[in-house]
Formats: sequence, structure tokens, C-alpha cells
Amino acid sequence: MLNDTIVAISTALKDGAISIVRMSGEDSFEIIKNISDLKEITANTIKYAHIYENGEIIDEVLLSCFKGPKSYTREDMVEINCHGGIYVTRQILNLLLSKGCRLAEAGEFSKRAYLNGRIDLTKAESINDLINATNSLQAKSAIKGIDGSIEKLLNPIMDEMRDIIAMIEVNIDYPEYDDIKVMTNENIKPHINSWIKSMEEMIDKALRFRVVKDGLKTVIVGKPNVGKSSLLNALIEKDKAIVTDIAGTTRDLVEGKVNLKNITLDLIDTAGIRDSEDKIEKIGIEKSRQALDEADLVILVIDATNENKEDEELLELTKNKKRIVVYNKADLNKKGDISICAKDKEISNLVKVIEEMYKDDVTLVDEDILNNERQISLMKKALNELLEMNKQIDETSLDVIMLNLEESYHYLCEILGKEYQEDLIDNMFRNFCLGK
Ligand SMILES: Nc1nc2c(ncn2[C@@H]2O[C@H](COP(=O)(O)OP(=O)(O)OP(=O)(O)O)[C@@H](O)[C@H]2O)c(=O)[nH]1
Ligand SMILES: [Mg+2]
Repeated sequence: MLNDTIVAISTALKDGAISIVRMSGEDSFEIIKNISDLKEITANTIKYAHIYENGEIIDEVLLSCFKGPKSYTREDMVEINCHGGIYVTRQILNLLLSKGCRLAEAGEFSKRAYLNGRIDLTKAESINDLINATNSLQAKSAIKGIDGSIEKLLNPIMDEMRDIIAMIEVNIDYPEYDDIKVMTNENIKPHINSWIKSMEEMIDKALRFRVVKDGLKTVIVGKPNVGKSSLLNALIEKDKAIVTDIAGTTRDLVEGKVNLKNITLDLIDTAGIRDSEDKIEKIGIEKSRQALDEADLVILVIDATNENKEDEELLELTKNKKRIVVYNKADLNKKGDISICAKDKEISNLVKVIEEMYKDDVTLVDEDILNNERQISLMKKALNELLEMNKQIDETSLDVIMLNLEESYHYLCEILGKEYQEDLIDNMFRNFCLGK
């Protein structure tokens, strides 16, 4: 039921100076008049008032009244700024519930904003992303999302697709109509190729940005005793992993998190990879290999005093991964492009290389970019439709091309949470006045 009046405590329920209880729905104004000394509602004002229960004042509040559609949900809304403190806030909530409000479900205010057409689905997602942001990149991209970045990103390509689909449709349905451009497989091809290119670019950027935004899964590998655990400890500035001079010290994966200037590394220190007969160590080495498979970035550590064939094997094993090779134990021997001394926490040149490596991806925050898994996977589906069709475009009839294009377009609409038929039909009417 969309028209019932919902209520929730919008601030964290703990002791504090102020709490906000928020109400939305058609009875909001009636209900607030019923429990307070506010008798006249003037939209978009903040009024000083008292809340009453059984004739007694229970709190002194500020009431913000928003007249729909000029409100967050597009419905009539009231925000009650009451005194913080769990008891009073709950008392006001219970009072509102007893007057006919229903307790809002999680996210229901934003859901109403979406259903009432105030925000599209990507904006609703961004509101949630902003609330859950833990670093500046996440927060910045969420703010852009709330501001409509996904719509801005998709609009040009969607406009073009919609026009082409509409033109094909007219070609098929009204072949006698001669004001319209004749559509053929040949003149559709360049459009499809350009859409494929932009979709691939959107996916690529989204994946690159997601890594820097949500944390880079960084796996430290190397043969035993090269100083992997020492490097982990130096990076996280804590003695988390056990360090000894015994080869095979680390058996389980050890995790740590470090915030560099612009990116977060989710670090995993692994068991040194070698041929081992030890049962426990073998399991650890198997885990190292799995972690390696899933890594966004691999730091391969080589002992500068003891480089041998085993390191070559690891270089081979990691050659297809995004990788940085560091030579450790610089206090004993300096070697290679990136030389560090993990024991003494001298690792600044490694940190610099990592920051440099992702510098461009970090600046993607300033662009309009797909924000999450749902959006990326729908974009992949839209792209796949075009790729499949492109393979056999020369043998395909115009109506099959149109169906495939519609399918692809449908996925783009789904990113924004739009009804695609409606969208297409609107455009048809806008561009052509057939049959008048
Ligand atoms: N001289 C010197 N010794 C180091 C350095 N880094 C680590 N070591 C020493 O190398 C030995 C092994 O260090 P770890 O960090 O445990 O090495 P690891 O690669 O994690 O070893 P495993 O867990 O057994 O695979 C310890 O005795 C460290 O003190 C360094 O920069 N210089
Ligand atoms: Mg170790």
C-alpha cells in the first residue's frame, strides 16, 4: 500500500541532543495537528511546537512540514526535530503509531521517492551508497550518483538507440512513408559499432574504478623467508603476522587493511610457495595459490640476497596478473627497480609505485561512471545483445535487428529502473506524427 502514512526515526537511536522522527503520507498533516499545538500547516516552514499525549506535554519540538510533491517522497511529509534521548524519541514514535501511522520498512522513504518518480533507481542506490560510504572516493561517487550521473552517462547512447529503433520500426510498418530515412543493415552497422565501443568503455571504467573505490585485493606472494609477513606488517604499521627466520612461518592467510593517500588496499599475506611435504604447509600453499587467482594486484617479493630458480617460477606463475616485483632486504643487498627493507619499514618507494599505478583510475571519480554490480551486469547484458547481433548482422533481417536492439535498450532502461515500452512509445509519438 503506497498511500498509507509511514513513520520512522531517521537518526541513530542513542543519547544525543536532537533526534528526527520522519513521517510521510497523506495523513501526515492531520496526524501532526492531532498530537501537537500546531493548528495551521504552512508548507516549507519550520514551526516551534509542543507534542501532547493525554493532554500532557511530552516534548518541545521543531516541525518541518513539506507539502507534496515538493518533498523527498513527493508526499506530504513532516519532520519532527525532538529532543534526543532514546526514551522521548520512542515515545513520540509510539504516539504516531497509535494515531494510525505504520512503521516504515528499511529504505521505504527512498522507495516512495523512486515510485513517485522523484528519483530514478540509480539515485536511490546512490543515497544508500552515501550512507554506507567509508572513504572519500565512495562518498564522492555517491554524491554524483544522487545528482544523476548515471542518467547523464546513459542519455546520449539511449537517445540514439531509441531514434534508430523508432526509425527501423517506421521502415517496417510504413514502407510507403517516404519522409523517413531508409534503414538498412549497412547504415545501422556504424551505430552498433559505436554503441559497442562506448559500452565497453563504460564497463572497463566501472571495473577499474570499483577496484580503487572499494579496495584493492592485494596479495603478497613469494617463496618462504623473503619477508612477505614483514612487508605486511610494515604496510599496516602493526605487528600482525608472525615473523621468524624459519622458512614456512606463515601457513594461513593473514589479512590487513591499509589506506594509502587515495586508495585502500585489502592486503593478504600468504604462505611462502615452495614444494613441501609438510601437511599443514601444503594446505597453506594451496590457499596462497587461490588468493593469487582472485587478486587485483600481486606484490611478488624476492629476497635480494638469495634470488634463484624458485623466484623465476613465481615470476612465471604471476606473469598474467597485475603485478609489482619488489626486492627486499635492501640493507643487505640493493637490487631491482623497487628495492625495500621491510624489516626497517622502509617501503615508501613501493607505496609510491602503487599510488602511481592507480593514479588515473582514481581520477575516474570526476567522471560519470556506473556505480555498482547491478548496473555493471545489466550493461554487460546490453553489450552482449549487440555483440551477438553484430556477429551475423549481414544475414539478419531488419525486424530481428530491431528486436535485438530493443532487448539491449531494455537492459539500459533497467539500469535506471525505467519502463522501457513506455519510454519507446513516448519517443515514437514525439518524433513522428504518422496517421495524424
Ligand atoms: N636483513 C633483513 N631481513 C629481513 C628483512 N625483511 C625480513 N627480514 C627477515 O627475514 C626473515 C623472514 O621474514 P618473514 O617476514 O617472516 O618472511 P616470510 O616471507 O613471511 O616467510 P614465510 O612466512 O616463512 O614464507 C625474518 O628473519 C625477517 O626478520 C629485511 O628487509 N632485511
Ligand atoms: Mg610469512
